[in-house]
Amino acid sequence: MKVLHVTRTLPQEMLGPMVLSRVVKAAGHEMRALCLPDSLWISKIRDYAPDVITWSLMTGNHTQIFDVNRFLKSKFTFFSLMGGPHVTFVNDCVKDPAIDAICVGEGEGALVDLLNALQKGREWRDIQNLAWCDDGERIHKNPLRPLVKDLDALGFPDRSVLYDAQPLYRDSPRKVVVTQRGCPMLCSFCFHHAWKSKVYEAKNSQYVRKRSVGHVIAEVEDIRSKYPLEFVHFVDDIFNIDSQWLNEFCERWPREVGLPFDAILMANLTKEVHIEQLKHAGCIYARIAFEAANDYMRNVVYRKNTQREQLVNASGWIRKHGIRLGSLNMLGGPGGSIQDDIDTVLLNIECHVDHPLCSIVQPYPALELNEITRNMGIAVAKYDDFPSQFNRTATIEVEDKVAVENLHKWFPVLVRFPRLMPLAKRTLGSRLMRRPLLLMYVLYSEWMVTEQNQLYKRAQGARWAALMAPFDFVGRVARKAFVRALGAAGARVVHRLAVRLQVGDERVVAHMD
Ligand code: B12
Ligand code: SF4
Repeated sequence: MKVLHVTRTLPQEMLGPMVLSRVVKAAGHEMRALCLPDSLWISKIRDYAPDVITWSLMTGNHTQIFDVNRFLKSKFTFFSLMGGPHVTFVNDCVKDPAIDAICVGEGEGALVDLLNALQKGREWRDIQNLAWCDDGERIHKNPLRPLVKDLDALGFPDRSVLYDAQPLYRDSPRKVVVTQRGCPMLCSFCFHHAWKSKVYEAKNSQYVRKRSVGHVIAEVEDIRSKYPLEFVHFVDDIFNIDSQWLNEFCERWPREVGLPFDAILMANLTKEVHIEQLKHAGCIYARIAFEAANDYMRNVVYRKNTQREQLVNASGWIRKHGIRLGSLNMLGGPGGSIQDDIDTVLLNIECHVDHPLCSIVQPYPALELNEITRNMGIAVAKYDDFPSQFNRTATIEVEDKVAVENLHKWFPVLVRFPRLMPLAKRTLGSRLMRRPLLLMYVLYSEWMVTEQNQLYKRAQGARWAALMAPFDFVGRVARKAFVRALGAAGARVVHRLAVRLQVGDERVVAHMD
């Protein structure tokens, strides 16, 4: 069977399709990917003639995917299978006649079983993890198979599937690696509690799984033997979840791999010895989640189970050992005030965060936070209303919405330049300031990425990296502005052409479009 995974080119390579491709190929099937936008996409699909097209959905990108899938269904014959967090939580979408089935939860077993069944002309509707709907009304949801127990047994993700489709990922010296699945924490805004308890009804001992250090190192060696690799970006939710694992990793990594890397740490699990070990191993950038300075918001609403002192200590150790400190924050929490959000800025200032990252609360479907906002009567009306980006607008009806959105744009600038606080406060309520602040935010975020790039380059031995920062920044902004301008101009041309084609078109006149 031939499988085609269609995806947008995201800012970083996606592990989901690579993991799925490994098991698909091991079972004797073929898998390719198509990264959009691609001007040849239709002819590529026609030439490959896939039996199955797969899609990964996250809330926010789901509506676009439904549209593209519907369009392809009108042109080609294929089995359309969707998986990922959005369809796992919102099974209703399978009522769309253009979707043949959705996969709830982990996809390895279900995808292989489906391909085998289709190949042999066998019934696929009883396959575990799949849900389907034939009449637009009743959803049939099959039981789930157990969670994958041994992550090592899955093999290494098949990078070729994505790298052949998108050379930008292949040629980048920075590669994404994951060493675990699951998280034992219960944060109300994160998908883990819902995936663990509502989808799988699993215990932490079944849900939280780690690859062996040897398997991770062997994968990195395998990547290095095939592709450029100078920096490893670990996407694990909590890199220091298991002290023993961390100990072995930090001892073996510098000897056997010796590449710089970054990681996310959980402050309530962090000890100074972790930071010392990570520094020794080559960690140059560590992020910790502050989320909110207000204790009630952080621990009662968000269920972060992290004391302020733990945030301050972990930050202090990271900086003390010369690792770049990143923070993850959220503004616009339900029931919070703008002063609470300003306090989050102040906590970041107190901790001297180098790279403050901030989003605006998005209570995604099935999460406890979604329920909280529903009970408060401030929830997002429909799941299709979630924005495609979590860091632009507030979706729930919070007090001072404009101020929250404006403070969000100020956030990184204020953390680095606290003296601007009085000026910032004067602009918070102003709708007119939205666009200028967005521009400032975009530019400053670009500057922080530039700084990070210099850090990566220095870690790779480039001595003059810091001097190159202004050039890197200007080049980066100029390239992006050029592409945007081109995109906008292109869109206008396309729109003009479309209008030209439509004017006088009988179907339009007859309202049959
Ligand atoms: C790395 C990451 C990213 C990366 C890469 C995204 C990617 N697709 O890999 C980037 C930075 C681009 C990103 C962006 C976003 N992300 Co993100 N991201 C993650 C993170 C931390 C890890 C993902 C990962 O690599 N997992 C490991 C792989 C192996 O697992 P997986 O992708 O889930 O795939 C497994 C199953 O889901 C399933 N599966 C997935 N796809 C398919 C398809 C088929 C056909 C089948 C059968 C099965 C299947 O099988 C796979 C193997 O078992 C997760 C949290 C997490 N721990 O998973 C959040 C997470 C997935 N992200 C999330 C969100 C919301 C986003 C954004 C939509 C936020 C936004 N609104 O801007 C954006 C949207 C990007 C876009 N426009 O499409 C949410 C999704 C929640 C939800 N309800 O949808 C998560 C769960 C975090 C959270 N808040 O709880 N993200
Ligand atoms: S600690 Fe991080 S990954 Fe774990 S549940 Fe909380 S937000 Fe999610």
